[in-house]
Amino acid sequence: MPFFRQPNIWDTAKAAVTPEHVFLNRRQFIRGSIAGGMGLALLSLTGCQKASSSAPDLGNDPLAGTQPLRFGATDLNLPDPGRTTTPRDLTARYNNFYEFGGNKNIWRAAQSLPTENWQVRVHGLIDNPKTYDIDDFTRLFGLEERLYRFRCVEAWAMTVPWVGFPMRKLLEASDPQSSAKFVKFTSFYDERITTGPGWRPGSLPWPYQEGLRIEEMANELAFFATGAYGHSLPKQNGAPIRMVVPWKYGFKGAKSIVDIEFTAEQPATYWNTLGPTEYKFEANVEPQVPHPRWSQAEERVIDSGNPSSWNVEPTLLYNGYGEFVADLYA
Ligand SMILES: Nc1nc2c(c(=O)[nH]1)N[C@H]1C(S)=C(S)[C@@H](COP(=O)(O)O)O[C@H]1N2
Ligand SMILES: [Mo]
Repeated sequence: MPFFRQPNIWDTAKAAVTPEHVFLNRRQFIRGSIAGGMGLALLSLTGCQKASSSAPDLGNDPLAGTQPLRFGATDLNLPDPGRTTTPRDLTARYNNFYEFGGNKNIWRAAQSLPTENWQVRVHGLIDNPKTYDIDDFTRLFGLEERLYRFRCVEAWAMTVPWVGFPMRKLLEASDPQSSAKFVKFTSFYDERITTGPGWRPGSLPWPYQEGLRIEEMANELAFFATGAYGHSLPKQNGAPIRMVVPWKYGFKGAKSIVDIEFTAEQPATYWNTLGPTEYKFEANVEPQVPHPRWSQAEERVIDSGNPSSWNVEPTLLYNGYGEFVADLYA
């Protein structure tokens, strides 16, 4: 028995999350960018999160509202993650979703995300532009499970059984033109709803956007998740559809996607716009390339609500997926 009980990671905004210095640095970095002229207002990111009054009361269950899904096994021969699957409850309680706040404890606030009748517009340099709803994707592309390692740029890691479909299927259905070189993914944003405390209109480069080279989208590992752990996604994990790009840092995996555009030029992306030297567009997991302010050689694996017990493990090149992706970067 521990001498005193550690606060659970999600209990308070100031929970002693290790590596707290890591994400505190990231928060300070945002502050610094704002103060340095990026935006209009100094952010206050330390307040507690409050769900909007219209949010359903989920009590203490961050999984309430998720539905079981029917899905198949993947045909891919994926590498063994080499560690246990992260408990579902932890994946649902420890999140980055800056639209709903600047700490990890945003799952209640995220319940105000309106996921009913969701539509995803797919357009740009393609011959088959189309607006899809979530059922269209399932009907056209099917659902399969992919157990992937996950690595945040902040040096924490987890292992998640996502449910969804390969990006490649949407790429093929879209009939890209030869001029299409990149794909831009845009997250839901509505100033009335996605109001993390201290966020002021114009102070950060909303909406959250991410991008891939079209060859990266075509890679068989690149995935859209509509679920995890056999169920539809909790809102805080990016319901009803998010990107999962397991060989890249977690920030490449934009949540709650509403728009997918095929472009000729590399799109501007959220973290890269805020800090181009800190968050690269490519953002591959590369343990030998330190972040300017911390090492990327190791990671802490979330396996309990007690951060001081998290195991430290070596970070793997391309997060362990080199056999699938190394050719892209040769
Ligand atoms: N729209 C949006 N997508 C986002 C983020 C975000 O703040 N907003 N955070 C990113 C980061 S930094 C990480 S590590 C993962 C976290 O996903 P999880 O909360 O499901 O673990 O989401 C990514 N996708
Ligand atoms: Mo992240």
